[in-house]
Amino acid sequence: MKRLRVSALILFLSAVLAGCAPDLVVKNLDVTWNATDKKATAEIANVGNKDAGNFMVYFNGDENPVSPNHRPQLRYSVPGLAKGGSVVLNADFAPLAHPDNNNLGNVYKITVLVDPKGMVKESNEDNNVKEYLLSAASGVACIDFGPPPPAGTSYGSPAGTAPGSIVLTSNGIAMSVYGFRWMSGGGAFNVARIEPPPVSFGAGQTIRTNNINLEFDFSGVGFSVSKVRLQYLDLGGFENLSVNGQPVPVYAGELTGAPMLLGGVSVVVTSSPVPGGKTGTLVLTGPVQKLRIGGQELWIDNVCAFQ
Ligand SMILES: [Ca+2]
Ligand SMILES: [Ca+2]
Ligand SMILES: [Ca+2]
Ligand SMILES: [Ca+2]
Repeated sequence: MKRLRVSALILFLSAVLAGCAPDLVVKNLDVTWNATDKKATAEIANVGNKDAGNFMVYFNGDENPVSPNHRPQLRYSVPGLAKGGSVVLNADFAPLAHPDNNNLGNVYKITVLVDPKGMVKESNEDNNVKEYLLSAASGVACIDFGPPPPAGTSYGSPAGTAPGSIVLTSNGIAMSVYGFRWMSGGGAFNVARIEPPPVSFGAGQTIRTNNINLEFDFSGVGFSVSKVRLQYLDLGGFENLSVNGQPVPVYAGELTGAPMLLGGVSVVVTSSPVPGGKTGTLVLTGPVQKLRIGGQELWIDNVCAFQ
Protein backbone atom coordinates (compact mmCIF):
# COMPACT_ATOMS: atom_id res chain seq x y z
CA MET A 1 0.00 0.00 0.00
CA LYS A 2 2.77 2.37 1.04
CA ARG A 3 4.94 1.33 -1.92
CA LEU A 4 2.02 1.99 -4.27
CA ARG A 5 1.62 5.50 -2.85
CA VAL A 6 5.35 6.22 -3.37
CA SER A 7 5.21 5.00 -6.98
CA ALA A 8 2.16 7.18 -7.61
CA LEU A 9 4.01 10.15 -6.15
CA ILE A 10 7.06 9.46 -8.35
CA LEU A 11 4.81 9.18 -11.42
CA PHE A 12 3.13 12.45 -10.52
CA LEU A 13 6.41 14.28 -9.90
CA SER A 14 8.03 13.06 -13.12
CA ALA A 15 4.92 14.15 -15.09
CA VAL A 16 5.23 17.61 -13.55
CA LEU A 17 8.98 17.76 -14.19
CA ALA A 18 8.62 16.67 -17.82
CA GLY A 19 6.20 19.52 -18.45
CA CYS A 20 8.33 21.93 -16.49
CA ALA A 21 10.27 23.55 -19.30
CA PRO A 22 10.10 26.64 -21.48
CA ASP A 23 8.47 26.33 -24.91
CA LEU A 24 9.43 29.06 -27.33
CA VAL A 25 7.21 29.63 -30.37
CA VAL A 26 6.76 32.15 -33.18
CA LYS A 27 3.28 33.29 -32.28
CA ASN A 28 2.70 35.82 -35.07
CA LEU A 29 4.56 36.82 -38.20
CA ASP A 30 3.59 39.83 -40.32
CA VAL A 31 5.50 40.91 -43.42
CA THR A 32 5.36 44.12 -45.43
CA TRP A 33 7.28 43.64 -48.67
CA ASN A 34 7.08 46.14 -51.49
CA ALA A 35 9.32 48.52 -53.45
CA THR A 36 10.07 50.72 -50.42
CA ASP A 37 9.38 48.58 -47.33
CA LYS A 38 10.88 45.19 -46.65
CA LYS A 39 9.96 44.46 -43.06
CA ALA A 40 9.01 41.48 -40.95
CA THR A 41 7.54 41.63 -37.46
CA ALA A 42 7.43 38.53 -35.29
CA GLU A 43 5.98 37.94 -31.86
CA ILE A 44 8.02 35.36 -29.98
CA ALA A 45 6.26 33.78 -27.00
CA ASN A 46 7.18 31.41 -24.22
CA VAL A 47 4.13 29.14 -23.95
CA GLY A 48 5.91 26.74 -21.60
CA ASN A 49 5.72 26.77 -17.81
CA LYS A 50 9.28 27.81 -17.03
CA ASP A 51 11.26 30.97 -17.80
CA ALA A 52 13.70 30.78 -20.72
CA GLY A 53 17.25 32.15 -20.63
CA ASN A 54 19.15 33.75 -23.48
CA PHE A 55 18.36 32.57 -27.05
CA MET A 56 18.72 33.70 -30.67
CA VAL A 57 16.07 34.50 -33.29
CA TYR A 58 16.92 34.42 -37.01
CA PHE A 59 14.95 36.14 -39.76
CA ASN A 60 15.93 34.57 -43.10
CA GLY A 61 15.04 35.96 -46.52
CA ASP A 62 14.87 32.71 -48.51
CA GLU A 63 15.97 33.22 -52.10
CA ASN A 64 15.52 31.64 -55.52
CA PRO A 65 18.21 31.46 -56.77
CA VAL A 66 20.33 31.67 -53.61
CA SER A 67 22.89 34.49 -53.64
CA PRO A 68 26.54 33.44 -53.53
CA ASN A 69 27.18 36.32 -51.10
CA HIS A 70 25.01 38.62 -49.02
CA ARG A 71 22.30 36.05 -48.26
CA PRO A 72 19.73 38.13 -46.38
CA GLN A 73 19.56 37.23 -42.71
CA LEU A 74 18.91 39.26 -39.54
CA ARG A 75 19.92 37.85 -36.16
CA TYR A 76 18.66 38.89 -32.75
CA SER A 77 19.72 37.87 -29.26
CA VAL A 78 16.91 37.78 -26.70
CA PRO A 79 18.33 37.92 -23.16
CA GLY A 80 15.46 35.86 -21.72
CA LEU A 81 11.71 35.35 -21.77
CA ALA A 82 9.51 34.65 -18.72
CA LYS A 83 6.90 31.89 -18.90
CA GLY A 84 3.73 33.25 -20.47
CA GLY A 85 5.65 36.26 -21.78
CA SER A 86 6.28 37.44 -25.31
CA VAL A 87 8.54 39.81 -27.18
CA VAL A 88 8.03 41.57 -30.52
CA LEU A 89 10.98 41.79 -32.93
CA ASN A 90 11.04 44.13 -35.94
CA ALA A 91 13.35 43.06 -38.75
CA ASP A 92 14.13 45.55 -41.50
CA PHE A 93 15.67 43.82 -44.53
CA ALA A 94 15.94 46.97 -46.69
CA PRO A 95 19.51 47.84 -45.55
CA LEU A 96 20.61 44.35 -46.69
CA ALA A 97 19.86 45.13 -50.37
CA HIS A 98 23.02 44.61 -52.42
CA PRO A 99 23.83 43.89 -56.09
CA ASP A 100 25.09 40.46 -54.95
CA ASN A 101 21.59 39.53 -53.76
CA ASN A 102 19.82 41.26 -56.67
CA ASN A 103 18.75 43.99 -54.24
CA LEU A 104 16.59 41.42 -52.42
CA GLY A 105 14.74 40.71 -55.70
CA ASN A 106 15.17 36.94 -55.29
CA VAL A 107 13.53 36.71 -51.86
CA TYR A 108 10.30 34.73 -52.04
CA LYS A 109 9.83 33.69 -48.41
CA ILE A 110 10.59 34.94 -44.91
CA THR A 111 11.43 32.29 -42.34
CA VAL A 112 11.68 33.04 -38.63
CA LEU A 113 13.60 30.55 -36.48
CA VAL A 114 13.53 30.67 -32.69
CA ASP A 115 16.49 29.25 -30.78
CA PRO A 116 18.28 27.94 -33.92
CA LYS A 117 21.42 27.35 -31.82
CA GLY A 118 19.62 25.15 -29.26
CA MET A 119 20.50 27.37 -26.29
CA VAL A 120 17.19 26.68 -24.49
CA LYS A 121 15.94 23.17 -23.71
CA GLU A 122 12.22 23.23 -24.46
CA SER A 123 9.26 20.89 -23.91
CA ASN A 124 8.64 21.17 -27.68
CA GLU A 125 11.49 21.83 -30.10
CA ASP A 126 9.34 21.19 -33.19
CA ASN A 127 7.29 24.40 -33.17
CA ASN A 128 10.11 26.95 -33.48
CA VAL A 129 9.71 27.96 -37.13
CA LYS A 130 7.20 30.13 -38.94
CA GLU A 131 7.24 30.98 -42.66
CA TYR A 132 5.66 33.71 -44.71
CA LEU A 133 5.52 33.16 -48.46
CA LEU A 134 5.75 36.60 -50.07
CA SER A 135 4.20 35.88 -53.45
CA ALA A 136 1.56 33.44 -52.30
CA ALA A 137 0.41 35.90 -49.68
CA SER A 138 -0.34 38.54 -52.26
CA GLY A 139 -1.13 36.06 -55.06
CA VAL A 140 0.75 38.19 -57.55
CA ALA A 141 4.36 38.45 -58.68
CA CYS A 142 5.62 41.04 -61.13
CA ILE A 143 8.73 42.13 -62.93
CA ASP A 144 8.59 45.86 -63.69
CA PHE A 145 12.12 46.57 -64.97
CA GLY A 146 13.26 48.67 -62.06
CA PRO A 147 15.14 50.61 -61.13
CA PRO A 148 17.12 48.58 -60.29
CA PRO A 149 18.47 47.79 -62.82
CA PRO A 150 19.32 51.33 -63.98
CA ALA A 151 18.14 52.72 -67.32
CA GLY A 152 20.57 51.80 -70.09
CA THR A 153 21.23 48.26 -68.81
CA SER A 154 21.54 46.03 -71.89
CA TYR A 155 21.36 42.29 -72.44
CA GLY A 156 22.28 40.31 -75.53
CA SER A 157 25.04 40.50 -78.10
CA PRO A 158 26.51 43.95 -77.28
CA ALA A 159 26.53 43.05 -73.56
CA GLY A 160 28.23 39.72 -74.20
CA THR A 161 25.27 37.78 -72.76
CA ALA A 162 25.08 34.14 -73.82
CA PRO A 163 21.70 32.98 -75.18
CA GLY A 164 19.79 31.18 -72.43
CA SER A 165 21.38 33.17 -69.59
CA ILE A 166 19.19 34.41 -66.74
CA VAL A 167 19.83 38.16 -66.71
CA LEU A 168 17.20 39.48 -64.29
CA THR A 169 15.15 38.02 -61.45
CA SER A 170 12.35 39.73 -59.57
CA ASN A 171 9.74 38.32 -57.18
CA GLY A 172 10.69 34.80 -58.23
CA ILE A 173 10.28 35.51 -61.96
CA ALA A 174 13.50 34.72 -63.83
CA MET A 175 14.13 36.43 -67.16
CA SER A 176 16.56 35.04 -69.72
CA VAL A 177 17.42 36.04 -73.30
CA TYR A 178 17.14 33.98 -76.50
CA GLY A 179 17.55 34.40 -80.24
CA PHE A 180 14.82 36.06 -82.29
CA ARG A 181 13.23 34.17 -85.20
CA TRP A 182 12.47 35.92 -88.45
CA MET A 183 9.29 35.16 -90.40
CA SER A 184 11.44 34.17 -93.38
CA GLY A 185 13.33 31.65 -91.19
CA GLY A 186 16.76 32.27 -89.71
CA GLY A 187 17.13 34.85 -87.00
CA ALA A 188 19.27 37.07 -84.81
CA PHE A 189 20.41 37.49 -81.23
CA ASN A 190 20.60 41.25 -80.88
CA VAL A 191 19.79 43.39 -77.82
CA ALA A 192 17.29 44.11 -75.03
CA ARG A 193 17.59 47.36 -73.12
CA ILE A 194 16.06 48.80 -69.93
CA GLU A 195 14.76 52.29 -70.78
CA PRO A 196 11.86 54.73 -70.57
CA PRO A 197 9.63 54.10 -73.63
CA PRO A 198 9.48 56.63 -76.52
CA VAL A 199 5.66 56.57 -76.30
CA SER A 200 4.08 56.49 -72.85
CA PHE A 201 2.77 53.09 -71.65
CA GLY A 202 3.30 50.94 -68.55
CA ALA A 203 5.01 52.70 -65.64
CA GLY A 204 8.51 54.14 -65.38
CA GLN A 205 11.22 51.98 -66.95
CA THR A 206 10.35 49.33 -69.53
CA ILE A 207 12.38 46.87 -71.58
CA ARG A 208 12.94 47.27 -75.30
CA THR A 209 13.49 44.19 -77.47
CA ASN A 210 15.36 44.64 -80.73
CA ASN A 211 15.61 41.31 -82.55
CA ILE A 212 15.89 39.30 -79.34
CA ASN A 213 13.49 37.25 -77.23
CA LEU A 214 12.94 37.42 -73.48
CA GLU A 215 11.86 34.31 -71.65
CA PHE A 216 10.03 34.62 -68.33
CA ASP A 217 10.08 31.57 -66.08
CA PHE A 218 7.39 31.67 -63.40
CA SER A 219 8.30 28.42 -61.62
CA GLY A 220 9.88 30.30 -58.68
CA VAL A 221 6.99 32.60 -57.78
CA GLY A 222 5.77 30.33 -54.97
CA PHE A 223 2.23 29.72 -56.21
CA SER A 224 0.45 28.03 -59.11
CA VAL A 225 0.12 30.56 -61.91
CA SER A 226 -3.31 30.78 -63.53
CA LYS A 227 -2.83 34.03 -65.42
CA VAL A 228 -0.04 36.18 -66.82
CA ARG A 229 -0.52 39.72 -68.04
CA LEU A 230 1.86 42.23 -69.59
CA GLN A 231 1.70 45.59 -71.35
CA TYR A 232 3.42 46.22 -74.66
CA LEU A 233 4.25 48.99 -77.10
CA ASP A 234 4.73 47.91 -80.73
CA LEU A 235 6.35 50.53 -82.96
CA GLY A 236 7.18 48.29 -85.91
CA GLY A 237 8.38 44.98 -87.26
CA PHE A 238 6.91 41.67 -86.19
CA GLU A 239 6.99 39.70 -82.93
CA ASN A 240 7.80 36.27 -81.52
CA LEU A 241 5.68 34.47 -78.95
CA SER A 242 5.69 31.08 -77.30
CA VAL A 243 3.94 29.79 -74.18
CA ASN A 244 5.16 26.72 -72.27
CA GLY A 245 7.51 26.03 -75.18
CA GLN A 246 4.76 26.04 -77.85
CA PRO A 247 4.87 26.37 -80.80
CA VAL A 248 8.37 25.12 -81.72
CA PRO A 249 10.53 27.13 -82.22
CA VAL A 250 8.15 30.13 -81.75
CA TYR A 251 5.21 31.94 -83.32
CA ALA A 252 6.62 34.64 -85.63
CA GLY A 253 4.24 37.34 -86.89
CA GLU A 254 2.19 40.24 -85.59
CA LEU A 255 1.54 39.85 -81.86
CA THR A 256 -2.10 40.78 -82.46
CA GLY A 257 -2.34 37.83 -84.87
CA ALA A 258 -1.01 35.23 -82.41
CA PRO A 259 -2.86 31.90 -82.06
CA MET A 260 -5.70 31.98 -79.51
CA LEU A 261 -4.36 28.86 -77.77
CA LEU A 262 -0.69 28.13 -77.06
CA GLY A 263 0.79 25.48 -74.76
CA GLY A 264 -2.61 24.79 -73.17
CA VAL A 265 -3.11 28.48 -72.37
CA SER A 266 -5.56 30.95 -73.92
CA VAL A 267 -3.98 34.01 -75.55
CA VAL A 268 -5.74 37.38 -75.76
CA VAL A 269 -4.02 40.44 -77.22
CA THR A 270 -5.67 43.85 -77.04
CA SER A 271 -4.45 46.80 -79.05
CA SER A 272 -5.13 50.50 -79.51
CA PRO A 273 -3.33 52.93 -81.82
CA VAL A 274 -0.63 55.34 -80.65
CA PRO A 275 1.61 57.62 -82.77
CA GLY A 276 3.85 55.30 -84.81
CA GLY A 277 2.27 52.02 -83.71
CA LYS A 278 0.06 50.43 -81.11
CA THR A 279 -0.08 49.58 -77.43
CA GLY A 280 -2.08 47.08 -75.45
CA THR A 281 -1.99 44.02 -73.21
CA LEU A 282 -1.19 40.36 -73.62
CA VAL A 283 -3.21 38.16 -71.29
CA LEU A 284 -2.48 34.45 -70.92
CA THR A 285 -5.08 32.48 -69.00
CA GLY A 286 -4.16 29.01 -67.81
CA PRO A 287 -1.19 27.25 -66.21
CA VAL A 288 1.70 29.36 -67.54
CA GLN A 289 5.19 28.14 -66.67
CA LYS A 290 7.14 29.95 -69.36
CA LEU A 291 6.53 32.84 -71.69
CA ARG A 292 8.89 33.80 -74.48
CA ILE A 293 8.29 37.12 -76.23
CA GLY A 294 10.29 39.60 -78.29
CA GLY A 295 10.12 41.91 -81.26
CA GLN A 296 12.03 44.27 -83.44
CA GLU A 297 10.66 47.52 -82.05
CA LEU A 298 8.74 46.12 -79.11
CA TRP A 299 8.76 47.43 -75.54
CA ILE A 300 7.14 45.56 -72.65
CA ASP A 301 6.40 46.35 -69.01
CA ASN A 302 4.69 44.97 -65.90
CA VAL A 303 4.94 41.27 -66.58
CA CYS A 304 2.74 39.91 -63.79
CA ALA A 305 1.80 36.39 -62.78
CA PHE A 306 -1.39 35.78 -60.80
CA GLN A 307 -2.39 32.87 -58.61
CA1 LIG B 1 9.37 25.45 -28.90
CA1 LIG C 1 15.41 24.89 -28.04
CA1 LIG D 1 8.11 49.66 -65.43
CA1 LIG E 1 4.64 44.52 -84.65
